[in-house]
Amino acid sequence: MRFDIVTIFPEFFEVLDISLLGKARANGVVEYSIHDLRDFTHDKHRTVDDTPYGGGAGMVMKPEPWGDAIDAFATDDTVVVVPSPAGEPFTQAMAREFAAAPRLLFACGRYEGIDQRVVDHFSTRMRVRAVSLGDYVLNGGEVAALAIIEAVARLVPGVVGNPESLVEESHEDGLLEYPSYTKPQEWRGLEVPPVLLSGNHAAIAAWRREQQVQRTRDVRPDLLPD
Ligand code: 6GU
Repeated sequence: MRFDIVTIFPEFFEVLDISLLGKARANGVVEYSIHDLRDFTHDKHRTVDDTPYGGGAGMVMKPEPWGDAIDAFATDDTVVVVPSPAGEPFTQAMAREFAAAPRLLFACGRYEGIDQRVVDHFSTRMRVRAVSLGDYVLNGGEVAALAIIEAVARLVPGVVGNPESLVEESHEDGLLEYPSYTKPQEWRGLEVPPVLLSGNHAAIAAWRREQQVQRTRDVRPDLLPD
């Protein structure tokens, strides 16, 4: 799977060489290509932004560099992901959808966002998704893109060593994950729940399920069906 990333801060993406994602890149399981938006400007100052029509605070990213950059790296089968606090909430289901695409292109905006015509234009030619990480504001799309890339890349076969570890995770079955314990059996006066030491696999599975439901009811009731 191929990831193209367009940004005015290519250095943000150096972390893609670390840990599992770095290993996957070295093994050729995933491919990342980072592009500087300013390489698609044509003026001496390499300008990427301008004042908003209609007035208001902040600057808006100009459409021309984005148009040329996306033309250069996107094909018909690319999904263009535009991280934005005004986007649809990013979910595990969306991560699975993106992981099934052959290529993703991340358009990382700064300032007050990208001229709306960029999304409107490319939406007629390919899949374009404005995606938000949650109800809070980041300075730009770079950190959000990294989070989305990590969530997607770990679903690509061969990135996570043991595929079974993908199954029993929070959100995969619509519930939060159960609590986990390891040795020692007692730590600072706290015991591991006895059922986990019982060797009774059915009882352990039932306890874990209960814990998932209880935890989800406590901290994320919105995830439970009515
Ligand atoms: Cl995807 N982008 C920005 N700039 N802020 C955010 C976000 C995205 N998701 C939450 N806040």
